[in-house]
Amino acid sequence: MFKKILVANRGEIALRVICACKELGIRSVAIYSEADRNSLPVRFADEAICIGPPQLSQSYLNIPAVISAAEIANVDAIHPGYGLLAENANFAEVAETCNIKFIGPPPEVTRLMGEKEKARGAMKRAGVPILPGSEGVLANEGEALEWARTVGLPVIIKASAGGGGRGMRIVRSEQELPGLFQAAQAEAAAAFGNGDLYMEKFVERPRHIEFQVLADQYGKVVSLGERECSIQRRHQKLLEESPSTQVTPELRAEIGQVLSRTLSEIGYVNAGTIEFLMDEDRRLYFIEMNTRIQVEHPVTEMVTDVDLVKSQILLAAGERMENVLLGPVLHRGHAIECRINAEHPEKFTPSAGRITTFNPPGGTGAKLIVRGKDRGEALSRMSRALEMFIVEGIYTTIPLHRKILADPDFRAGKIDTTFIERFLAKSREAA
Ligand code: MV4
Repeated sequence: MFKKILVANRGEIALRVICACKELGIRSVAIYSEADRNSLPVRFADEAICIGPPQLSQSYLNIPAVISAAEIANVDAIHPGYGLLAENANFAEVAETCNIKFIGPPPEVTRLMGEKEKARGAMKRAGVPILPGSEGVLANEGEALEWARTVGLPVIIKASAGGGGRGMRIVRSEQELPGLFQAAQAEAAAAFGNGDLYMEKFVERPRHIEFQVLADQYGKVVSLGERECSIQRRHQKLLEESPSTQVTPELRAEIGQVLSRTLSEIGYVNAGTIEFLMDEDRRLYFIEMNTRIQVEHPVTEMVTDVDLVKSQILLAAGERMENVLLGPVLHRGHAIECRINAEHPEKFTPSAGRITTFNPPGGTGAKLIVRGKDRGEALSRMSRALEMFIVEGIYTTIPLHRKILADPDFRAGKIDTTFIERFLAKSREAA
């Protein structure tokens, strides 16, 4: 087992990893920028090393600075958390060259999943359902038009190096295709240094449903079920829950099996999330895979009683799945997470100021997570907790979450990825 782990992140995920280290009896090392000197990860880690000034590019994203800290502290492993360097295959490669275990999948697999059009091809070959679309990168507008005719409009053009919604264009008519193709290519080239594009059939009002997996180094991959993440605004998730009201035990088992086999073939290791869109016929289609722990992982932890971060550490240290999970994965009850942001609840503008009162209702910081024996109990518990979550002195999204929880469609599970925009329009009319 590892003796010491460097936590290559900040904020709540850094603290989450430190908690896992403490529970496993592993020493933790925090790295911090000058802006985070007085943060909780620095306070609770066994050691802390300042790696640079406040700018991310000069601190948490500075690979030589992070690796130097790991060398100085003499750690066995690095946990990257989420965001920052978590899905940077070069960082993982440098760490392993220095004989430091990267707590995540092998760099080749991270690289494959980072190229969305390649990931799509790999999933298709293995038998995971994907949407009709192009094969390989689109060479030019002409080829894009050919595929659009094959697939049928509307289609969506996506950046291969993209993800999280950047560099996407919805095409509803043939006339607008060349312009949208050009715009997407330019945007992708500017944002990712790679203008490669691919195309999919566009699903109207989809649900976003993702599956959590864990994989050991010996080819054993286990699915821990789904999270329903349709309540998003501008690709920022606001609320997540598990199970999804739309996923039956049979569908959960079917997708779980196909993912286990596929990811084992691909050589996936550690924790990962496979994103699907669900159409109106309740069919799931793979869209992309995230090769990291995610913000919303506690929702899965609550219904499965599996500590995902401790599992990541054990699996990276070479433990076998049966020694990590200690039995079959069960799904009990229902969990919901509301992300509480320091933002105006309608305008979504950042809200800075001195917090004069802060009462999280028996929980941690900015993510409010509850579970109940079923969705009804989880909803009542979340409403109660939001009522008792008091933050004074700044705006937060707490009032927004209270209104979502009271919405009849939300309560009935009638949600998709366009819910929030429609909900906000409705609230503005009422006001
Ligand atoms: C789509 C789609 C409809 N059809 N792909 C947005 C983020 C990226 N991960 C994929 N996204 C979408 N891909 C097809 N073929 C609609 C979206 C989408 C979306 C997906 C999940 C959650 C919120 C969303 C909001 C707008 C669009």
